[in-house]
Amino acid sequence: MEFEHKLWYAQPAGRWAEALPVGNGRFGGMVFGGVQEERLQLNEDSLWYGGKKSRESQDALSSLAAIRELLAEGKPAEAERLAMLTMTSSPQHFNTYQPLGDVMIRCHGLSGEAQGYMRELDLSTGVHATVFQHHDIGYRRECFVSAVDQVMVLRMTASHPASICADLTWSRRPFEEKLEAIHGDTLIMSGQCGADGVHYAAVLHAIVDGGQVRTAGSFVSIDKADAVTIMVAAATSFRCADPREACLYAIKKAAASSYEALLHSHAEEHYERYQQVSLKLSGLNPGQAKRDSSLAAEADLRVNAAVPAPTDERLRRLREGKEDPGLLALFFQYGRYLLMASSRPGSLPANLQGIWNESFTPPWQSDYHLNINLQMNYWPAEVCGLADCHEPLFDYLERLVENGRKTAASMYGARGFVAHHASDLWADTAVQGVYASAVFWPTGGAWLALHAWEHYRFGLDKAFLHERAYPIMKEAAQFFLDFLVEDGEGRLVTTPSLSPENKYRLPNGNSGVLAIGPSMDSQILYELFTGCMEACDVLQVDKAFKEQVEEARERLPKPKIGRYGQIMEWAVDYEEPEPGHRHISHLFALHPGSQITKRRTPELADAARKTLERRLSHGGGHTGWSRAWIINFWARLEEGELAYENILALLKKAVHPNLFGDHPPFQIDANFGGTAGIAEMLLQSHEGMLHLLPALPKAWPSGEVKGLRARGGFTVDMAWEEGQLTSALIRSDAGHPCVVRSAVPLECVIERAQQENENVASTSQEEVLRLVEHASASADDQSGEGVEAKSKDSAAHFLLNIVAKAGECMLLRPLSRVHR
Ligand code: FUC
Repeated sequence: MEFEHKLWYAQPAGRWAEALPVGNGRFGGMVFGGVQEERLQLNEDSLWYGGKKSRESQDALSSLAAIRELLAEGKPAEAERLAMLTMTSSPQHFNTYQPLGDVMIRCHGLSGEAQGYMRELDLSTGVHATVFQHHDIGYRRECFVSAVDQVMVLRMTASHPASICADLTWSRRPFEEKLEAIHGDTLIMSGQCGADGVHYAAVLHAIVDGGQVRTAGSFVSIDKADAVTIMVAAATSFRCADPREACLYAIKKAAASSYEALLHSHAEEHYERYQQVSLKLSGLNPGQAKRDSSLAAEADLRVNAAVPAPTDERLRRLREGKEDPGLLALFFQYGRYLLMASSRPGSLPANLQGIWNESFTPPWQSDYHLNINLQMNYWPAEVCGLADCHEPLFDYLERLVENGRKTAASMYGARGFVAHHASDLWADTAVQGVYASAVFWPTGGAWLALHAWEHYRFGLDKAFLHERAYPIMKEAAQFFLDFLVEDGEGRLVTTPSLSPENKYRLPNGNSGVLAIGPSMDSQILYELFTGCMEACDVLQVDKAFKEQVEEARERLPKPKIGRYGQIMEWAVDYEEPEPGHRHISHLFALHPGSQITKRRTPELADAARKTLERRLSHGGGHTGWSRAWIINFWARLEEGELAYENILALLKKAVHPNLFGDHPPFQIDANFGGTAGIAEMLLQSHEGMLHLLPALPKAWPSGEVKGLRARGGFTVDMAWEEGQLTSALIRSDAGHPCVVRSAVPLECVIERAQQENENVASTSQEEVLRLVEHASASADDQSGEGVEAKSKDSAAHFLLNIVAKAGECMLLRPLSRVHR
């Protein structure tokens, strides 16, 4: 397997953020790769402390009018005090996501130095491997978490027979509960997360080739084995009535297969998803070193192959200023890998740490933050070919809708559903915590609802739109139709609300948090209402509702430019105490929204640029996710160099040795936002057209990307050289008109189905006639059989309109080389 898909290290992990993550969406772990002691730190996504609660304040609705009144009178401090008393929940906080525990493996006979050590994570197969030699014996350990078999598997082998002696146990300090050894080869751990929390179980089972396995006390002990296969299963009562039985069943089923069969089915399933997108960026890793070839042979790797330096070393060199486009491509794929490993159909959504958490008191509960973080986790899902990894978010959203209906009615007397700034395992929608500048924000659910709309826009699955996306969007919109109030100038505004986590300064020097009509709210609602209107058209439903939403949309405050030439964050052009604040919520309209674009709203785009410059000049972008968002913003402004500068800053300042994003501390959104940012530099489709290479930096003069997805049901492959597109292949799933924007004029060849009326989707490849249709991109309109071409020079860009049917491919090449 290619080294371009591997993270690798020449020493075991010394600390958690050096260990490497494996996972199947629901169940995962961090592999440390120790020689004498291997630690597998495990997590199961539904293992949270505490049970479902009804936390809404009973005093919220009766004080809503008074809070609004205080804000309208210009008394935000008084409004905040009243909100704190009447809107916060009881209990004030929900509980935390917790570790499952560790499998500790103490290996005997391995004291002293190991030679030729390496550990690697192959992103393409989802297999972690550790190899080393000890006294002329070569050892290899492979570890993965299978989505097919729902177990973690660790296989230990040695080049000499009877060389493996190891004792295994569970560890869950300080909350150790019941350990139970059965059948002489199995160790069960079980317990409950708090009096009303989920019950959990985890089962460890060892199968030896040769030698012996037995249980002793709270250990599984292996002696003189040739090889060992260790299987681990985990479950909680969140999904099944009897977690212990569920684990034993999964183990029994997996144990009926050989190790090779488990590995094969896992790797095949994983690779199938992973290979949907590939990315090659030009330039070789300058630090390429040839690794010891005997070790490479031992590790079953390519002998004598040029192998990049270890990942931590590459990171160090990058920090010293060395270019390493290959490392950036690896970081891009790592984001895809992490999403596959922490969010799969049937799992919970990826939380603040994906699924990987070693602490019983993790930062921010390792929860779901709905004021940027959870959304950012899913930015790469559609464009990076992982649309089904988006699904857990929709399952979760449907639970938010159910709970949020009650919250909307009880706290605000409104229809529809509301979710505030954070949520948990139980999809809690009440106010979370007492941090005023975050918690009194009713727009988290509306923002999330847009993800369901985006899923439709990329995949064009009408049934999904009808049955899932539209109902969620409609209830999100209904809440705001009731919640919005007139501001005295005929505009409809949110109140009480805030601009996530930021404060403003009043003329008297005091700072305020609660606000009327913060810009982000209006921008999110603009997108939501627009999405609802379009969905009504697609589905041909709810004419009256559509009109209502349209009318409300026209009355939302529009983005405005303030005293520094910036986009205003609040309805009033306040000063802010922290101009370099990490949140840049008021640029939602630039990204992920599309109310502000470079060509449609050039003045606002310019103000967005000033907003970013101002944030950055005051130290902005200092958290991982904030930096990642900035990459996406610059990409939308088609500023390739600035986007690239911020990718470098992200890798230089905000990643751990295992390339996990660093807030600090570890937070996974920076990985996902970074991956999405790189995709956004290569392809954009938010303006009703496919913009090819919109923000290509000079540092990537040539490259190739395959499999990116675009809105309208397109899959896009592109290659470029000397900074210019050399070819693109666009496959149309749905036959939507395809408008392409590029920096060079293009000609198009369509790979056409043989018969006009044939069901193209079912046409086999052999039946496809390679019919050439030229769509010369001259200034004149041209049309041929089913193909139209138009070219217009627009700010040094060229547009090409193509009509291809579902299943057809459009091959685009620069016109310049042939006809110009
Ligand atoms: C938001 C951010 C913080 C952090 C937290 C989990 O509240 O403001 O920086 O990322 O989420």
